[in-house]
Amino acid sequence: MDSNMNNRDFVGYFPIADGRRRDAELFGAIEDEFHRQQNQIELIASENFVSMDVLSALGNVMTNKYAEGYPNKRYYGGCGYVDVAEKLAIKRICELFNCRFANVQPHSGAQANLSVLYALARPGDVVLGMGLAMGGHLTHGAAPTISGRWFRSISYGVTEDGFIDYDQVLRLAREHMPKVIICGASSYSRRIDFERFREISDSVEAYLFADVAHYAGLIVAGLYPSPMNHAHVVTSTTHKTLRGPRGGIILTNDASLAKKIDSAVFPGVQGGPLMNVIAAKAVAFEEALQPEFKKYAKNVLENSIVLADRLKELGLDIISGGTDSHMSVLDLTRLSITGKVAEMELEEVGITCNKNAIPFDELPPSQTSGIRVGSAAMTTRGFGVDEFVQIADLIHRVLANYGNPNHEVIKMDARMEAANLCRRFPLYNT
Ligand code: DSN
Repeated sequence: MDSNMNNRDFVGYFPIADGRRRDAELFGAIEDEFHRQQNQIELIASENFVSMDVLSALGNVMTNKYAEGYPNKRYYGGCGYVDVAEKLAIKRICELFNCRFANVQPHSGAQANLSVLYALARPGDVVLGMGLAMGGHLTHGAAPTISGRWFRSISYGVTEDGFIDYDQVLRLAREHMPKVIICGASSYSRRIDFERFREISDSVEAYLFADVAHYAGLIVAGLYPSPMNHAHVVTSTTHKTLRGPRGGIILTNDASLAKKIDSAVFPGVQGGPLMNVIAAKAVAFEEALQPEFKKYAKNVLENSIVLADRLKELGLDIISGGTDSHMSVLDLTRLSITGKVAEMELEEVGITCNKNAIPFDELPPSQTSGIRVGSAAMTTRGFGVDEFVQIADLIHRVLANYGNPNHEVIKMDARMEAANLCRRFPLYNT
């Protein structure tokens, strides 16, 4: 942070002094959220901390600009400068993924996924995606979403040992002849065999659509397989391991699909793009092109493996027995504690994570038998292997002693230890 700035008046780069006077409740909540982020160990696998540059790009005058359409083909005048931002974002993300076409306008991963289905399929077509409890995402065909309501959704899952059941994918594909096969996941920690998915898709003449929201940062750093040469279309969010602002992107190497996707995003699914967010995406993509980002991604992976290994060493069960990515899913069944309770217990000691269904879960999504943990956010804060071992010890101490008469004392100690760790690695060095 600029040394002339006063910490009391800035939350990140966000000037709150005037706002606090005018609207204490709202600006107080922003300030409180800043301190929550500063003081808690963030293990939500889909979250990260953006750089100061991304944060300041988000709050810029491009938010004032309507720019329906695409660069050089807008439905409003005055779009010259926002065109520069969008073209930069497109050029940079294409370079990162080594692909030919990108749409950087989706407001989120869900909007990106909806746009792809809108471009590739018609209501009633069969869509084959990974089941929600198996690790898939809501937008991959789950019943309460458009993807589950407008399409005939069929789900595949994992084998007993927690790895994607490719034989099942093939069997279901042959049986149901999907128009689109979706691969990619929200809580699958292992490598996805995109080549095998493409072989299956080709065998039934389906489109292959890969949603790599979770793995994007690892992919661009060369640490996780890229779907780019296998999938017809790839989507991602920009805010997880890629460490940009919240938002979505759609990528393809196919010119005719790129045209369809552009029409599906606008005017199909969205109106005016959020040009300030697109500017912030361009900033984040430039950061991800730097050698430091590769180093960051390597640390994310190393820390995640250390966390999973240490949790296992302490006797906790990890779905599939380990991880190849930034996340792991813990099966709490043997501890007789639900994901919901574990999430609350950990939050009380200053560790944030989320309850998560495990494959073949018998509990409803509001309870679940697991939690998901990720390393992307705290690696950004500077946590290394030692700190992730300490986190594993804290998680184990809190969860394994649930119901123990000394539990509250154990939690009090854990809370102090977590707070000390956070103090050593300040958010934005404030
Ligand atoms: N909600 C995101 C996640 O936590 O994985 C996916 O959209």
